[in-house]
Amino acid sequence: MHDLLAAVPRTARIAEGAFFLGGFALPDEDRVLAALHGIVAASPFRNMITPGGFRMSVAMTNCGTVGWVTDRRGYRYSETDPETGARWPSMPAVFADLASRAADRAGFAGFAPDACLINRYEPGARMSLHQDRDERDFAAPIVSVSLGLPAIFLFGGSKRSDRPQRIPLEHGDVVAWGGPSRLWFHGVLPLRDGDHPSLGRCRINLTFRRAL
Ligand code: MD3
Ligand code: FE
Repeated sequence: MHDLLAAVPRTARIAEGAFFLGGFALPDEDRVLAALHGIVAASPFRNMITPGGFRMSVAMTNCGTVGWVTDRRGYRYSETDPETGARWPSMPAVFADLASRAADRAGFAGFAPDACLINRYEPGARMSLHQDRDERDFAAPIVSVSLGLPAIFLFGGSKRSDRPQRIPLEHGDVVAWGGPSRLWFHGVLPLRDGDHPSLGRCRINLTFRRAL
């Protein structure tokens, strides 16, 4: 009975264009984690450097046609992994399918992501308030899938000074961000230590984008 209830998605509108789909990824958990292991074997997690010279506390990798990177030269999408010199691993069908179904459920029909940024948070890792504006077309939504340890997501507004709401994100939760909220400021509070049954002492976030 508990498992059946856990598989029922709890849906909520967080803001204009932003939809929370609680537990939406749980039915695909095993296939998503298997695909993730394959990606990380080819393009390992690394802590990238911001244009200002700071090492990000969140470790990242990518899959898809292009991947998001940062170094002293700036933020951008790249066809190749700067660490391996090779193309990023292709986007697994289970990833693209999950993101597309979630977008559909949130009212964004026909979402076909070409980039998936994979963030790994270890205890203490955080992401300060920022906007996602390195993509070419802001009409497409962004879909995020949370796995592993829970985190507090900060969701502000169109101005950095807008006071953010705090949204707890747990293993299997999916959020689709489109419309006006696509360009709103957001971040993640420092990860609290814990031990997750399938991922151990970390949180993984998949963010699906249409970058090109
Ligand atoms: C709201 N990642 O990678 S995912 C990022 O949990 C990023 O790792 C966070 O912010 C994480 O850029 C948050 C949720 C998210 C992603 C993109 C958004 C929320 C968003 C873009 C616009 C508005
Ligand atoms: Fe972001």
